[in-house]
Amino acid sequence: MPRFDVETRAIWGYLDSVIRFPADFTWGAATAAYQIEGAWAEDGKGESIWDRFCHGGGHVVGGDSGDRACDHYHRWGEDIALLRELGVGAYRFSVAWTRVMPDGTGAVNQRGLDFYRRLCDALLEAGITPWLTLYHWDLPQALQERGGWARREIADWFAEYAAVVARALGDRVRHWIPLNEPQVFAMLGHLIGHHAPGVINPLGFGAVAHHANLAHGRAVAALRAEAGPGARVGTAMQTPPIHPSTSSPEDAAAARRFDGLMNRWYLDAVLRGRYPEDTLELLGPLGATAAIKAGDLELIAAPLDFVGVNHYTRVFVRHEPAVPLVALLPDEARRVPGAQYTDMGWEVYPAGLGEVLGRLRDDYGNPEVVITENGCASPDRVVGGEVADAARIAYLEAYLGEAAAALAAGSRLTGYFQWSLLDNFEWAFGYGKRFGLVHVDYDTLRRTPKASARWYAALVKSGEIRGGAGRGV
Ligand code: IFM
Repeated sequence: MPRFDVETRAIWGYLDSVIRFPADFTWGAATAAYQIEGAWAEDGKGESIWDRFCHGGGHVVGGDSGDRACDHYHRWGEDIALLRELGVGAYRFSVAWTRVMPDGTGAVNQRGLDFYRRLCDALLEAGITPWLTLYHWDLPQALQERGGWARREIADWFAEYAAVVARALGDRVRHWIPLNEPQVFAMLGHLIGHHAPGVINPLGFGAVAHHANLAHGRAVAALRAEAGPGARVGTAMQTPPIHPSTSSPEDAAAARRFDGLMNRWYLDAVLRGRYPEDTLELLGPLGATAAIKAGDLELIAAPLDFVGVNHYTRVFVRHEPAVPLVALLPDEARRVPGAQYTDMGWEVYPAGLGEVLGRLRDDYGNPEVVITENGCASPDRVVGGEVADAARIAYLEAYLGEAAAALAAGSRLTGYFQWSLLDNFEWAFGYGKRFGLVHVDYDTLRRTPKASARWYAALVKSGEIRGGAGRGV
C-alpha cells in the first residue's frame, strides 16, 4: 500500500489537486561551500581550483568569484535561522576541502574543522539534520598541481580527506555524500573547460571519469570505517534524461552515446559494478583502459544507503558529423515549441524527473532514492520588500507532482532537497542566476525570503501541495 495519496498528477502550469507525501518524508534545502561561504582565504584556508579559476579572469560572467559570495562563513547563524523558518528537517551543505586540509593532504587545519563543527552543532540544536557533501567541485589547487583528477592518486588523497572529516564530524553527521555530480565536474572541468580547472583534454577524459568513480568508492570505504556505525552513505548524481534532437537514427545513436558518458558510466559502475560496453569503447582509448585496475569496480560498487538525484531538465543531443566530439555534447540550440524555459535556458520538463526515477526503479534495482537537488533560476527582484517568484512555485509544484507520481508507481523516494536555500554563485554564470528560496542582495548581503520560501514552508509543515498556489503570487 502506498503511504501517501496522489489524487491527480501534476501538470505544468495547472494543478488543482492535493498531493500528500509520507509523514516521514525528509524535506530539506541544499547549498555548496564555494557557492555561499566566501572567506576564501580566511582562518588558514588554502586555495582551491575555483579560487584560481575565478582570479585568473575571463572564465566567469562579469568577472565574479566566490571570494565573498553570500558571506555564509560569517553569517551562518542567520542562515540557520532561515532554515528554521522554512521548517526543514535537513540541510545539505558541502565542506571546503581546502578549509580542512589547505594543501589537500597532510596537515589538518583545526580552524576549518571547527567551523563545520559549530555549523553542525547549531543545526542539531535547531532540530535540523546535517547532510554533508565532501566534494562540491573545489579541489585544492595544490592537488591540481600534482595532476588532480587525471592522477590515480586522487582516490588516495580523497580517501584521506574523507577519513579526516569523518573522524572529526562522525559524532554529529549521519548522512554523507562523497561527490557532487561527478559527471558534471569531469565533463565541464576536463573535457570542455567551462569549469575549473578549465582543462580541455579529450585524450585524458577517460582517466578522469574513472578516477571520479574510484574516488567515490574509496571515500565510501573510508566513511564506513571512520564515520561510526549509524552512517548513511549515498551519492548526488546529475543523471538527466538524454533525448535525441530529431527522430533520425544518427541522433538516436548520439543520444545513446551521450547517455553512456553522462549517466551509465556512473550509474552502472556504482550500482552494477561494471562499465557499459559501448561507453568503454569510447572512453577506453581516452585513458580509461589504462586507468582501470583489477578490483576497482568492486570497490566502486560497494553498497550504498541511498542514491541521490540532482535534477533540473532534460538534455537534447544531435549527431554532428563534422566535429565528432560535438556529437558528445548537448544540443543547446534545440528549443521545444511551446515549452517554458528557466533563466538558465533550461527547459521546464517535469516528466524528466519521472523518467529518471523510473529508470532507477526499473533498471537499477529500485534503490532508496533522495532528490538531493531540484529547483530553478529566475530573475527575481525585491519589490516593496517582497519577491514574487511565482514561476519557481509553479516549477516546484510540477516537479514534486512527478516525484509523488513516482512514489505511487513504487519508487523508494524518501526525501527532497530544494536547490537552493540562498541565491548564490552559479559557477561560470556568476551571480546573475538566482536559484534561492531566499533572495540575497550582493551589495548589502541582506537576505529576503521569497514567496517560494513561504510556499515551501507550508509544504514542509503540512506534507501537502494544494495545486495552483503559484498562480496567486
Ligand atoms: O548550482 C548548481 C550546483 O552546484 C550543482 N547542481 C546544479 C546547480 C544548478 O546549476
